[in-house]
Amino acid sequence: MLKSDVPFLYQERRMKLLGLAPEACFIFFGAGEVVRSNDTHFPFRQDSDFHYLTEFDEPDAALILVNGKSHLFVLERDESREVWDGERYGIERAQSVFHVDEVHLVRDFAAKLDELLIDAKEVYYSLGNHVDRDRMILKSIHSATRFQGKGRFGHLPFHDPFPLLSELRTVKDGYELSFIRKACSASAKAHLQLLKRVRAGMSEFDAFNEFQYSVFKNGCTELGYGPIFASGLNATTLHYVRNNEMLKHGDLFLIDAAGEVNSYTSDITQTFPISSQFSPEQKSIYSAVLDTNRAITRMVKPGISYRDIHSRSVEMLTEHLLSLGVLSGDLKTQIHTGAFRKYYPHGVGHYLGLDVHDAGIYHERGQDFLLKPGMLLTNEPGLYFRERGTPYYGIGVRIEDDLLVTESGAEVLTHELPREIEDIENLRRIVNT
Ligand SMILES: [Mn+2]
Repeated sequence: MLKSDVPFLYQERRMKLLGLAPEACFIFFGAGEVVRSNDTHFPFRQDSDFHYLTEFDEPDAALILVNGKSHLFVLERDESREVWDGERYGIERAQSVFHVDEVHLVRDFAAKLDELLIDAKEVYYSLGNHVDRDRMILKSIHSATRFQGKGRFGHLPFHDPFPLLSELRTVKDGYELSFIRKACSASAKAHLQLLKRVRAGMSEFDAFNEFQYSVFKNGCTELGYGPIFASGLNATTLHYVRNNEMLKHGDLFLIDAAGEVNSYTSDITQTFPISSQFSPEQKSIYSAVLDTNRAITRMVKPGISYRDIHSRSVEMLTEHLLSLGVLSGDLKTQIHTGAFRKYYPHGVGHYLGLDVHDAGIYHERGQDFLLKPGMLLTNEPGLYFRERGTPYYGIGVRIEDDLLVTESGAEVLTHELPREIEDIENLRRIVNT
């Protein structure tokens, strides 16, 4: 179904971006359609920057921002194609639905760009994604250089739009948060459903099917990323994606999966025993990870950096590894030598939004980027034991929540999923009786 109207705030976002470089010309391309051999079409997913700036969801579109105006380029209406691919907006409807200043046809892009570049003093375009487009843009810049009589000064300065867009995309507005909250709630509910239903004798894939069914039923329209359904030793493979083994009594089940709403995704991991209880070893590791996850949630607030929270997670998990006897020696040395990395090889989290690893800057020229209200990040400490010889062999635990930075702290958007051992074991006992 075509949209009838998108909020005016997309035009405000475009003008805000242009406001960061008012004499620039910004050029963006939307995603193309994915068609593989034998005319097989895959679901279309818009490029995230393009979605952020337009919410226009047809393939092969382009956007130019220059001189205080937005120009959207769309495919021509074509009945014979629309029979196959669905109705297109066309020029008139695109203009009124997406609140852009001008709409042109994609086939006029190169000519229009030549014209629009004449007054620009610099260009923002992300090179390296598409050779033919890169060549077309560089050709336009070359001819604009000659038109403007700038030959003796050289080409128009050329920049990557990533830093400016990242700055805008990391802080979420209320409209974005409405989708993010829905995605987080639906995904947490689907996780809870698994906690209440999964049992030995089912396969990882059965659990995946149940998850997908309930996350869609709860309002998500896509999965946000390739999900991980890893039981037993599989949980120690960080990007395990086969998801095809049988679930066995005594093992833990690590599930990293979430859905998205209007292209905004959640990102959740839970770990629970397939039987009704954690073993003592599983319990020790789970407690260490949960303790760290809770501490990070309490710590997140405006003014601290990602490095601060990651360092704190390293410190806490190393302390736990020392008291469990996995590591020995003193805390400072163990942190300094990086001994923890064998058991905690990833970061404590990442920005979240239109992409599961969302656009955003962590540090800039050696300076840490500080958290601000409206930023969204994951909190996902974990411990993994792949090597035989410890009582923890085969255990992999990760606990991942989604945090919204508020004025004074953090809100856990995934709070509907129980995390305490007692709550988990109570639910698991019901399944296993
Ligand atoms: Mn994550």
